Amino acid sequence: MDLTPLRTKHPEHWQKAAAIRALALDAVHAANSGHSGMPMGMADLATVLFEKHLKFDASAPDWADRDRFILSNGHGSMLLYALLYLVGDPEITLEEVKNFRQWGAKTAGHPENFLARAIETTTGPLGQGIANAVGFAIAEEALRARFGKRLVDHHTYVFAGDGCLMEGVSHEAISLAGRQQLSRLIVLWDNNNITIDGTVDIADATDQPARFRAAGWEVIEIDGHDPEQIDAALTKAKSSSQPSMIACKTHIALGHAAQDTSKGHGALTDPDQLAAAKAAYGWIGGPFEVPADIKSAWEAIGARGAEARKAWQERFDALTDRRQAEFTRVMTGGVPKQLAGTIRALKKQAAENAPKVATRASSEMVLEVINPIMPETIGGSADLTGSNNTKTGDLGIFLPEDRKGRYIHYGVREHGMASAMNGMALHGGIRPYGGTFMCFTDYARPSMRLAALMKVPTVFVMTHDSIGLGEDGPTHQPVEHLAMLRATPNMNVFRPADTVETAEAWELALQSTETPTVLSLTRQGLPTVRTEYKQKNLTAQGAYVLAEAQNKRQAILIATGSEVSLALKAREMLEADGIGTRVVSMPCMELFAAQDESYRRKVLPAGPVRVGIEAAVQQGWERWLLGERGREAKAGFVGMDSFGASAPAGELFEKFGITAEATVAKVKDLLG
Ligand SMILES: Cc1ncc(C[n+]2csc(CCOP(=O)(O)OP(=O)(O)O)c2C)c(N)n1
Repeated sequence: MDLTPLRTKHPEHWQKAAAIRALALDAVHAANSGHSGMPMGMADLATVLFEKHLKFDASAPDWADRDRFILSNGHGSMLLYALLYLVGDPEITLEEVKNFRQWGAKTAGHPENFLARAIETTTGPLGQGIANAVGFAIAEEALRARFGKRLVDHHTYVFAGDGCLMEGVSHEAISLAGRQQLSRLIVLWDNNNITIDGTVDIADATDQPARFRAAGWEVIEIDGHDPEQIDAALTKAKSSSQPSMIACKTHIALGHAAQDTSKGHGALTDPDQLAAAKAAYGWIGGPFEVPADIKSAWEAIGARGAEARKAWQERFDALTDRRQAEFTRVMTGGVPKQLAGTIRALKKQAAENAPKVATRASSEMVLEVINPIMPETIGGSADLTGSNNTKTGDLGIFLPEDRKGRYIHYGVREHGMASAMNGMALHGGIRPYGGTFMCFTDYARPSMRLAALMKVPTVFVMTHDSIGLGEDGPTHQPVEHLAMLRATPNMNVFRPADTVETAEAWELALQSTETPTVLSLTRQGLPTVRTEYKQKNLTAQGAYVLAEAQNKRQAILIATGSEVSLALKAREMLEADGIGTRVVSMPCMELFAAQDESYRRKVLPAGPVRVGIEAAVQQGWERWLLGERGREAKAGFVGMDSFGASAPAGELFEKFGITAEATVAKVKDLLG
C-alpha cells in the first residue's frame, strides 16, 4: 500500500504515529517475540487520542481524575509501552522498551497493572479489558455522584480488537454498559479483519456496529488512519448520552510486507522487511532512536494535562480536611475506623443469640452493618439477589437515573460481573462485591483468576456452596470448586462455619488491599458454633482450635463451613466412647498456611489421627492430613468423590456419607 497520501496530508501527525510503529518494530525484533501488527495498525488512533483527547499528566500516572486508557487487545502491548515512553512516563523508560518481554522488565509480554502505575489493568486474555472498562466507567459514575464533578470527571477509553469482540464476556459487558448508559465509556474497535487463523470472516460474520447499536450504544464508523476523522469521532463520542463504539477501519501491520495478513498479527522480525517498513514511513531514526523533535512533540503531549491536574489539585486542597481524608481513604482502599468495632458488636450479638441461620444469611447480617459505614461498597448479584443475600436496605439501585444507588443488578452475567468488579477495584474508590451460586464460579473464573493475578481485593460472594443446597441437583452443587479456587495463587477462600466466622471473614475481605476474597456460603441453616465471644478475629489465623479434647487426645477433626457443626457432633460421640477429640475449624487454608510453624504445630500436633471433613473433593487437603506432621496411616477424609444428586439436603449428606456417624467410624477405623 502506498503510504504517501497518509504521510503527506498530516506530516506532523504521521511522524508521531511513525514513532510508535518504529518502536514496536524494534522492540519486537529485539525480543524476537511479541506482536507488531496491532501497534502499527492502531498508532494513528493512539496518537490522536493522546494528543487531543486523553486527560492525563505523564508525570503523575496515578492522578485520581485522569482519563483511563485500557488496552483490551493486550497482545499489542508495545503500543502502550511506546506511548508511555514517548510521553515521558517516569516508569516506562527507553531501557524498559529495549527490555521488552525480558525478566524483570516492566514491559512484560502483556500489560501488567502492577508493574507500572500508568497500566490500568492487566490484559491479554481477550475480552477482559473491555469488560473491566465497564467497571471503570461505573466507578467513575458512582464517585462523581458521591464526590461531585469538580473532583471526579473523566472518561474511560478502550482499544479492542476482533478477538475482544468475539469473546463471550464482551457481550455481557456491552449489554450491561448499554443498559447502564455509561456515556463516559468509549471503545475504539480495531476493525482490521484479521486474527491469528486468518481473516475474521472464516469464523465470524457479525455486524458489529449493529450489535452495539442493539445493545444501546452510539456507533461511529471511521477510517482509523485519518486523524481528522478520528478526532471528530472522539469529540462526538464524548458528547453522546450513550456508551460509544468507534468502528475504526485499519490495516494491521500498516506499511509492512505482512500488512493485512494474519502474519502481520505476530512478531515481524525479518530485518529487510523491517527496514523497508521504516523506509516506507520515512523514518530516519536508528533502532530505538526517536528524533529529538518528535520526542519533544510527544513530551509536550505528556505535559498537556499538567494544568488540568494542577487545577484539580487546587480544588482538592480547597476541600475540608474531612472530605479530603475520606476521598483519599476510599481511593487507597483504607477501612473506616468504625469497622473493627462494628464487626465485634455483631460477633458478640451472634455469640450470645446463637442464631441457626445459613451463612449466606449471616453474610447479609454483616452487610447490613457494614454498608452503612462503608459508602464505598457497591454490591450486586448476577440475578440471584434473593438467594445470594447481597442486597441490604440502605443501598438503592445503581441506574442511569440514580448513580448514588449502590446495588447493581448485573443480570445473568457472572463473567461480566466479575470483570466489571475488577474494573471498579482497579479504578479505586470502590469496594465491589457480587454474588452468584458457588457452582457458577466456573462462569466467572477467568476474571476471578485475573483478580488474583492483578492483586485487586474484589469480593466474590458464592452461596449454595455444596450438596447442602439440595434439590437443585448436581448441576448446581459445587464439588471441585473449593479445590480450584484454593489452587489459585493470591486468593483467600473462606468457608465460614457460622455468623461469627462470616463476620470475621468479611472483616478480612474488607481489610485486604491486594488479595481477592471468595466467601463460600451455605444455602442451608447452620447452628452457631462460636458461642463464646472472643474479641480477636480467629479466622485471621486461618484455622484454630474450636473445641479441645476432654479425654486423652487421640483424634483431631478438621472441618470447614457446614461441616464444622458435624465435627462437633462427632466429637461428642467420640468423647462419649472415651476417645479424646479436638475440633479444628479451618475457615481459610491460605491464611493458616501463612501462619508460623509454631502456631500450625499447636493447632495440628503430631500424634493423633486426623480426619478432614468437607462436602467437596479431597484435593488440597493433603497438606493438612498428610503433611504438617500428619501420616497417611493416621489420616482420613470425609467428603465427596463424585458429583452430587438431586434430593433434599439431609438425605444427600446421608447418602454421600458425610455425617457424624461416618466421621466417628473413620476415626475408630484409623485408631484400629
Ligand atoms: C481469551 C484468549 N484467547 C486466545 C488468545 C490468543 N490470541 C491472542 S491475539 C489473538 C487473535 C486476536 O485477533 P484480533 O483481536 O483481531 O487482534 P489482531 O490480529 O488484530 O492483532 C488470539 C486468538 C488470547 N490472548 N486470549
